[in-house]
Amino acid sequence: QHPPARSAGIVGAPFSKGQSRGGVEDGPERIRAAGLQRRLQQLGCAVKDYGNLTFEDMSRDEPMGLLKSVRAVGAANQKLSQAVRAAKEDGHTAVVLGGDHSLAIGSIHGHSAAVGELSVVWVDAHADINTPLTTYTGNIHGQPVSYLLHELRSKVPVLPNFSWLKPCVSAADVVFIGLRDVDPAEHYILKMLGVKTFSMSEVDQLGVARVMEETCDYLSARGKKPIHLSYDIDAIDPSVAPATGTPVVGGLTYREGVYITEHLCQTGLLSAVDLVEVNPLRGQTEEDVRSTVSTAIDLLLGCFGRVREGNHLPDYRLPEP
Ligand code: 4U7
Ligand code: MN
Ligand code: MN
Ligand code: MN
Repeated sequence: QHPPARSAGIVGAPFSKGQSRGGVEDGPERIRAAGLQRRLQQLGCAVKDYGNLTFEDMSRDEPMGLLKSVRAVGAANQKLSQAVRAAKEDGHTAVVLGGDHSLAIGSIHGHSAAVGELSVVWVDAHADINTPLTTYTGNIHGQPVSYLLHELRSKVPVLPNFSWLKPCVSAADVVFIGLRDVDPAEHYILKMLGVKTFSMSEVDQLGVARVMEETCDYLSARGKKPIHLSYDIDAIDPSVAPATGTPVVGGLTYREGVYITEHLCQTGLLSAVDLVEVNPLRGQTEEDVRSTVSTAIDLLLGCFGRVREGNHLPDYRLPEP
């Protein structure tokens, strides 16, 4: 009744230069060390771990106006795009372990290069749709969506190490869930483009079950495209997932967060997942890090068929006395 996705192709992306806090590059190793591969295999999911990408240091990467580490972010995402494309061409559901959320640029681009038009579900406290000209922090992890949308092509300047990137997603194919910290320019862009959003207010009003029903109805009305889930751990309330760089109070509960993954898995269309912004150095205590990483794992398991009623493998047999 809940057939698990056949295989996960894991790509570690220990990249942190889309923002200014160290530690987020340790996300992939912490998530692996908590047993991701074994837990997926217990669900009956095949796992291919492609290991971690390596990102060379840029010797000269001066800020461009406010914009920080443009060349490093461009080069890292080009590499990630190729890796995600390869994982898709090998037949896997791609899993990108971040790293910061600037990685969604390469992840979504590579996914789209392999399978064509996508639906994108962006679960985040933030909209990450600043352009290089609207940002006031200069951090590219707050901008990936603007780089990817056809509709914003003329608003995003040509940047060094980004010439490989062509916008590949339509605004009407994106749904945001969990928003509660949106900059004025981002709010303007979301309204201007008519992007479908479920802020925390709508999660409160409708409940997560209706949010997910409406999300999937909305996306499937434009054709059943493969779904790219880009999950920022800061969508989850900081009481549950505190070890992240930009925590915002009033987030999704653990149950709401997991429900989103269970529901998307059941569509049968989930084709790639990013799990980003886990920063082991941002927790106050080891328990903060543990609960954040364990939540990240549970979100990923939900994407691959884990359900809370329980699971068993198709060949399970009761032991005979
Ligand atoms: B994340 C911010 F200004 N909007 O642009 C910005 F509030 O990937 C935050 O969602 C971005 O964690 C957060 O820097 C990026 C800020
Ligand atoms: Mn965020
Ligand atoms: Mn984000
Ligand atoms: Mn963040």
